[in-house]
Amino acid sequence: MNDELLELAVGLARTAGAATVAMRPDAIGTTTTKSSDTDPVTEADRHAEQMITEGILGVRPDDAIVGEEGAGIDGTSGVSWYVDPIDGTANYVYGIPIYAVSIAAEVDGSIVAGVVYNPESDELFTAAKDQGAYRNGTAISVTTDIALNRALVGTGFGYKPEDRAIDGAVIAHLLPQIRDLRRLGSAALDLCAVAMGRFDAYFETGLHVWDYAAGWLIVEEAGGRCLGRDGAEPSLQMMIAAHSPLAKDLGDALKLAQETASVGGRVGTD
Ligand code: LIP
Repeated sequence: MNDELLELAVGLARTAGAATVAMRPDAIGTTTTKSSDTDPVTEADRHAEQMITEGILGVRPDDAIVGEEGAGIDGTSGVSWYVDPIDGTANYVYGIPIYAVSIAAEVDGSIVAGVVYNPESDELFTAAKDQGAYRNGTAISVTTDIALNRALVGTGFGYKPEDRAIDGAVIAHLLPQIRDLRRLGSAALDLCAVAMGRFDAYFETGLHVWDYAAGWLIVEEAGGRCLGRDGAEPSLQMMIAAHSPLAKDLGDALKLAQETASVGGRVGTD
């Protein structure tokens, strides 16, 4: 069943990805905003989510679907889909070729299939539960034995000024403790960068499940670990991804950075 769900997700990700590329730049003229004046959404986001939703229901009419652009369909099959039609919309609007379609399938509460597809680079990241993680069909794995002070760490920031102030204060305390920081602008591709060793670690606060569900499975099938705050599961409060020892060390450093920055830790409000 997991293979069938993955195959469906791959086909829809490729189709929706091609459509978002084709719709640019006309779609740019339809840009509006959501949670803040800097949180864009375009007609391409909405169109891609509709394509994916219709594609799933056309094959699996009893599944549930949660999408970033409003898809909220209850199901009775026990299978739920988490869809981010364009993760990295700001990059899409600016013509930066770093954005992805992210689709994950969850069965009885466990993510079992995940796809992250960058249509600009034609990079297809896939994973099915207990079957490994792949980039364009080639197995990928996280880096290991990397100490925090040698780690290249990805991150991202929220859209609201008050959240960004907290994010910046935490970064100020963390930056001297790591090799360096990268900010790609797509959580799904940040997680895939960890899965294939382009990043040693990644963290972000304020992500929604559609941002990280597929990337979470891809990281863990690539030998990594995804954590939330205080070692809990990832959530709006925190997503940390790395090889397990580094994920724990980064989590400890972030907790201290939040305390040192005298912030209670952003709980995520996007
Ligand atoms: C984006 C994330 C990114 C985060 C942005 C935004 P969107 O998702 O992928 O990591 O830093 O604030 O949430 O809104 O482009 O789907």
